[in-house]
Amino acid sequence: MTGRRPSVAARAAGWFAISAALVAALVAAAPAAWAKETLQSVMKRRGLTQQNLLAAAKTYVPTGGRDEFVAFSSGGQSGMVIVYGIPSMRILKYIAVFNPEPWQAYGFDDESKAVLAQGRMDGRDITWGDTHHPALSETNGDYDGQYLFINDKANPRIAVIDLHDFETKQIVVSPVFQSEHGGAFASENTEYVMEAVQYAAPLGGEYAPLEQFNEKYRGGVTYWKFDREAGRLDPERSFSIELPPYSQDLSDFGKLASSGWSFTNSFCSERYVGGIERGRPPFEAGCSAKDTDYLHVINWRKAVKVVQDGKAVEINGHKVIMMDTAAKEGLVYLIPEPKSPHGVDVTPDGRYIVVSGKLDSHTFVYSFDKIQKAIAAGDFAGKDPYGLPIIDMKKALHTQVPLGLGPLHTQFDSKKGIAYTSLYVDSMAARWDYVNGKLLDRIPIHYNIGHLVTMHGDTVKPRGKYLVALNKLAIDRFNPVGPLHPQNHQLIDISNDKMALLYDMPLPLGEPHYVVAIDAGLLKPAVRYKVGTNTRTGKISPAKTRAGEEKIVRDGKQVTVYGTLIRSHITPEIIEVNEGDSVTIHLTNLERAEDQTHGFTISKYNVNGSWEPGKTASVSFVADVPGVFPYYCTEFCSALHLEMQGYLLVKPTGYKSKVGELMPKEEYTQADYDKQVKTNVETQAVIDEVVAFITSRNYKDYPDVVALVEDATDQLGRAEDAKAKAEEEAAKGNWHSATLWAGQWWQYQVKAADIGLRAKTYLEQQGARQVRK
Ligand code: RUQ
Ligand code: CUA
Repeated sequence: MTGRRPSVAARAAGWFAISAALVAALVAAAPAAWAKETLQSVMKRRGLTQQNLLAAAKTYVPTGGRDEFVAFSSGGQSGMVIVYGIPSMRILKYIAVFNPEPWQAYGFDDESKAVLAQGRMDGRDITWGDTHHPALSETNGDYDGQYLFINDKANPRIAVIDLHDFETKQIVVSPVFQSEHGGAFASENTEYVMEAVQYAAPLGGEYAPLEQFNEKYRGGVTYWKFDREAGRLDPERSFSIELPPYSQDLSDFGKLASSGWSFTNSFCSERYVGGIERGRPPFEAGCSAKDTDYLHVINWRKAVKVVQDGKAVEINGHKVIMMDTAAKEGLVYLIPEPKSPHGVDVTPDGRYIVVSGKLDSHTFVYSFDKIQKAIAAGDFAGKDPYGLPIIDMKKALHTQVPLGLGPLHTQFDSKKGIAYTSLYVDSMAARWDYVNGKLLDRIPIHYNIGHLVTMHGDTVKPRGKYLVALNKLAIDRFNPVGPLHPQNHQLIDISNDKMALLYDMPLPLGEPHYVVAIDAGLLKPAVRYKVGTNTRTGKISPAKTRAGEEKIVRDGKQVTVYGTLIRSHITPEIIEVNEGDSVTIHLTNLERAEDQTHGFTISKYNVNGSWEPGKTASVSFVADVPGVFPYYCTEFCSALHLEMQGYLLVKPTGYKSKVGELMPKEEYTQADYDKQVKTNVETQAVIDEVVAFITSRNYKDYPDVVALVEDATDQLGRAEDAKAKAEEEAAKGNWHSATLWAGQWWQYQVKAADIGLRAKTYLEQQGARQVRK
């Protein structure tokens, strides 16, 4: 062995020896003074009550355990979606949607840049979003665990996330609105995803002075057609309905009894335009002058027909049903609703529509049946200034319930007729009976609750059990971290007569508005991709590269690299280009093992990416700065992760290489080779022992272990190949090359041993049975 550079094998062996010694030392030094604590003594030491312990027992998920529900929360100004488990409230993932996110390489690799580029507006990159309302795809009115949709309130857009891999696949830009809020909501079978305007503006982005507000400014609602087969929204088959400039707010689709209809509330039917700086009363006064606003009741299924019949106009290439058509065809009806409402929620059976006015202490329950009767009888109280029929509130109302101050949003229980409504001003959540109009229970919230969520709480089949309060202020609930406080999601047990607070979870990413929570068993995400998948399109990438097919192709000034990633090397390990070349590096992660992600970055070139098993993704840049730029894998993927490296060499224009600039030569000898082979034989003995243990147990009963065994077998197969190469070189007396191949052989053995040991530990912990062979 040369003295210059110990072989990787020798270094790794050293590392194992050190860690083993460390463990031995720690065990030996464990002082007897560390007495066992009892539950009682821990309670005393930490000042915990019986109540606290009960809450802990209801939320604690033991190590390795899973949560019962998975929640998808909007991430507010972060432009992301936050995924967490219920009841543990452990954060599982942030899904990047409207903004670049380096870990997932979203907005860094070419494939995801293409998704973000779909969200460009007026020729501009929009690198953030104000995500408000996630919606899960539904089948027969219940979540099916396939897709998630989320809106961007600031820049009217909707994104599609595929729950097959929890990645954002599509962003669509509203062709007609300047802002939005009432999205995303999915219809019973996800035929359409809804998006409603928030702040009125001329449709299509034209200019009009505020003096022409009533004539030129418009609200509206868009029905985005969802193509489930393709997993994408289809702009060609989508349409909007023009609405009055009433600040449409939130929406909900009808279901079961109200199937085919949708509901959208509004909050500034005064059509006030503000202007405090011009001596006029401010927006907040002008927009809350009247006692009521309007609930928009829309027959969307009929609207689809109206569009098919060619009765829509085109604005920016998008079909819009104008208000006069909507009135004539009987598509839109208005019903007065309590002052400044926020949100509208359809009951699980679809028979009632719940609306709360922030400035009215009553929550209103409308009867869909009564609404239909009024429409059928042509029984209207009049028309609004745009010719839309108004249904008399009393004739549509089922009941009115005083729940408390500042009622906002409503969710439903698995128990029939039971709802939960947030009380923003009171800082409480109310449990009530919407059929009989009775308040049942209230619980204080810390502080100023906005939305709330129950499990499957907006579907035809709510699951009850838990409620999460999404609070606007945290104030004193957590360790202070400066003037910008985390958000606070509070978990509440709703399975008993009295609601009980279980847990406070700080969320430090942005202000979540709405959450949807699904039975975890309905989610079936993949653990790996088919080799060569462009994950953003779901198709096999033309740049897919298999082991042995790696190459660097030059075409004029374009250099294209087809490379691979696998523990623990990047192929190619050297990329040489000329100053000014355009470089695209396509990489494929060849791993089949669970969680074996590799990263890739090139120093100083702002190049970064992430490759989950099977993924093909690409990074492109112009090599405009000459020099030496190391690249490496950014995920600690194996004991030899640090060695997962390479060099980008950018030769300066006009550079002439001189004699002697050859690669330094290593000179391994036969002694080095023999030593490595001895190590390998010993390692094989360890592997054989582990294999013997695993196969002596009923490991096939554990799918996780079966997957580990597959992975280990794969690694051992590679070891076989490397061993053959080593022996071939040794037979020729090429001791240097033979030693390197023997080192590679050992690396595969170590990886197999590592996986095998994980499987063994798993079986031991699960108390796997002995089986006769
Ligand atoms: S909204 S609470 Cu989009 Cu209710 Cu914020
Ligand atoms: Cu791959 Cu570190």
